[in-house]
Order: sequence, then structure tokens, then C-alpha cells
Amino acid sequence: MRLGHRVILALDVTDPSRARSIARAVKSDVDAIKVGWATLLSGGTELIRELAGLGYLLADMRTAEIPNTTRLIVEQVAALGASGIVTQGFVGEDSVRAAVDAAGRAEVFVITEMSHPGGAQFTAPHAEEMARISVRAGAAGIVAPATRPDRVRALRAIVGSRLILAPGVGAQGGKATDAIAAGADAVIVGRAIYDAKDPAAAARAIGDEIRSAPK
Ligand code: NUP
Repeated sequence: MRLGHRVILALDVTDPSRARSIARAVKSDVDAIKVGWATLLSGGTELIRELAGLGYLLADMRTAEIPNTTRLIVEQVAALGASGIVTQGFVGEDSVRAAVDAAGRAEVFVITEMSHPGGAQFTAPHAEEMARISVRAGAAGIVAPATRPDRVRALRAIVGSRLILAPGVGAQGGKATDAIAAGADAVIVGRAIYDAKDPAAAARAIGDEIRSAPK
């Protein structure tokens, strides 16, 4: 993933025509567009292929499966044209390795500690181990919580130069500049962009805020 704006749009929009128009409007102000199950189930694989044609598509199908099923899912997602694929770290090293192997040229990002309050219950106590697994398995990077910048900082110490993508900015209460200052390479932002009156302007504002933050 090449990062310029350091902003990734989470396009969790279940009206396919709205998803299409937001993606087109915002694509030059973000580094990637992330889609998950809600967008896939509402717009179908046709929409996913179309979005993949616009630029870097990060498919957040969040495989939490045994290695063989992980492989089958990741192969399908890669075939839709995704440049990046998100998988869960808590499934263990064998499943993470299966995702990396099946992804081919697509990059794999591993969720470590999740950004919502429940993420502190079970994922936080094991996030460091998940980060280590991600590095060993050859993942491109990890997903870590913008809602807890101190945790981003702790995980940065483990993953070295691998990418850290941080969701939880805006609607979940995190601040983009705090996450970046703590060591995130980019923030993942959904509602604060796609629910804005002008999604492109909202994306630009977050990118500008990151660019103008003191280093
Ligand atoms: O820990 C995570 N937290 C999180 O919010 C891992 C994620 N993949 N996400 C995703 O980031 C979530 O599913 C959504 O697509 C996006 C955040 O959206 P929003 O809270 O900015 O609307």
C-alpha cells in the first residue's frame, strides 16, 4: 500500500449506488478504500470488482477460520481484485500463514487489538502475541486501535517497519493525529467520511490535519 494521505476510507455503505458515488468522489483523497461484509452482501461481487478498479481495495472479510477455510475465502477475495486483505490474528499463526500464502500478490493485514470497548476484553491481552505472529507470517502489517494510541505505540515496537492501520477515528472517538503520533501509518475512517455532507471534503480535512500536525 502506498501512503500519501495516510487515510483509508471504510466504505460500509449498503446502498450500492451511494457506495459507488462516494467511492468515486473520495478516491483521490484517500490511499485505499476498505470494504467489508455489509458492502459485499448489499452490492455483490460485481460492486467489489468495480471498486477494485478504482484503486487500492482493502477487503475486510475478516477471516476467522481454520487454515483451509481461510485459504478458500482469501483466494476468492483476491480473485475479486483486492490489493489488500484483512484477517484476524486471534485465530493463530497457522491461519494467518494460510491467509498470507493464499493472498498471492495481495497484502495481508492482521487485526490485533480491536478498537471498540469489547476489544479490550479478549483481544488486548493477546495483541502483542498477534503482532509477533503477523511479523513471523510475513503479513504486510497490522490493524491496531486509534481509540487507544498507547496500544498503537506498544505494537509499533513489535512490528518494526510493517504498516499499522488504525481504525476508530471519529465515530468511535479516536483522533487521527493522536494515532499517527503514536506510530500508525494510516487511519481507517468510515462514518466520519461517508456520513458527512461532503465526504471528499471530510476525507481531505483528515488528511490535512495529519499533514499539518507537529512531527
Ligand atoms: O478493530 C477494528 N475496528 C474497526 O473499527 C478493526 C476494524 N477492521 N474496524 C473497521 O474499521 C470497522 O469494521 C469499520 O469498517 C471501520 C471503522 O469505521 P467507523 O467506526 O469509522 O465508521
